[in-house]
Amino acid sequence: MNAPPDASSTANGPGFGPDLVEVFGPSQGAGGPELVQLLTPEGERVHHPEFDMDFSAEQLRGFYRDMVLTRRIDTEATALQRHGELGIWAQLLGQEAAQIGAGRALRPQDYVFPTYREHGVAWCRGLDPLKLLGLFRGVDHGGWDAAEVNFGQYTIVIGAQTLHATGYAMGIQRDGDVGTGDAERDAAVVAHFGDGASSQGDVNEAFIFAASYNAPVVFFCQNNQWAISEPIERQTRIPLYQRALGFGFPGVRVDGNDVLATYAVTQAALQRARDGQGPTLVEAYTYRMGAHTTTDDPTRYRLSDDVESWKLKDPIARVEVYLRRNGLVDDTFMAEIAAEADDLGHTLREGCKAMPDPLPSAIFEHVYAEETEELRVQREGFAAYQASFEGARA
Ligand SMILES: Cc1ncc(C[n+]2csc(CCOP(=O)(O)OP(=O)(O)O)c2C)c(N)n1
Ligand SMILES: [Mg+2]
Repeated sequence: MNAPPDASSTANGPGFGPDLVEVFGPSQGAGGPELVQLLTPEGERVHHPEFDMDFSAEQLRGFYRDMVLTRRIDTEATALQRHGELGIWAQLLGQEAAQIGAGRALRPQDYVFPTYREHGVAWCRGLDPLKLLGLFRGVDHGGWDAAEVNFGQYTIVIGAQTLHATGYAMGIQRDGDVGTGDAERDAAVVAHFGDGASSQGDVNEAFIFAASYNAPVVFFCQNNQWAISEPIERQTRIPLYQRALGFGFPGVRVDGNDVLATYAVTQAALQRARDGQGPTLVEAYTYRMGAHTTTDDPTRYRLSDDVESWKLKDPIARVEVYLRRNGLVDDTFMAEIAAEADDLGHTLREGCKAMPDPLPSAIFEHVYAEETEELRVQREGFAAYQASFEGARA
């Protein structure tokens, strides 16, 4: 069998200069010296020359609460899938800081284009998590009004939403909602995607359009090291954030398990976009602690040693250590958060099981704003077919 080349060791060959990995550094390990970090895995506050900022105690407690509750949504949904209540679930375990940091940096007028794993960002946008469960239970097609929460539908087609986001960003630019200096008007768009998606043509086309038109879009890549069973080494020869340079806009690699750094970097990128300075690529360097989805078994393709080493970088634990060490929380606060998480879990379990099955005819709803003649004929034909079964619900 022809083994694929090992990207981490392949030289460029004679006459082509040094190996790319030598020039740019490895894309693996701890994230490299370029990693922006404000809170270490040990819970120690560190500073950064470019992205440092102050956080109030209330903000820090808020981040902690958001991450704990988001993790609870995730573990409940995983358990519900195991109980047969959801068809599938895409876990975010380990990616809470990346998502809460990015989500909390948004202003109400900003607009988000998610993948299928952005449960933490959905939480920050105020979307009822039961709406997410409805999609994975298969009782609707993503039944939230994107315009109400400025959070688009989950997108399964890898990378497609980066083009939607760029188009939307060009739209708000043409509406004049960029660079006015009015903090309540100027808006930015975030396109979420993964390390695997970075290999898609759509993503690269989106980068080119965004650069050419200086679109107010932040490309937020959660590099969780895996695209299902495909490791990051198969997606890129250089750290992902460095790709941005080739397209003509800045790229930053941030510790995606550090909610403070992710917030600071995303906020700066969003502000650039709102000010009319164009796109930024943020690479949130993180790790997918769970399976790709509940249908996947990662023990088939990765070492438990890796998972164990990333456990030490847990995004929630480091904030808890910092809060406790600095006397910013007491046992009462922690007990309140734990109780709130339990309540949320209960609401999700009960709410999920109580979701009614949709009528078969619901498939025809929400396809077009106005029904076409062809669709009307199909709908009526389907209704007649349904009615041919005794006692059937149409
Ligand atoms: C266009 C397209 N190709 C392939 C797939 C199958 N697929 C689903 S998830 C996935 C991996 C995506 O990895 P990544 O972008 O790193 O995101 P992650 O799942 O790690 O969050 C693939 C290949 C798909 N959904 N769409
Ligand atoms: Mg990935």
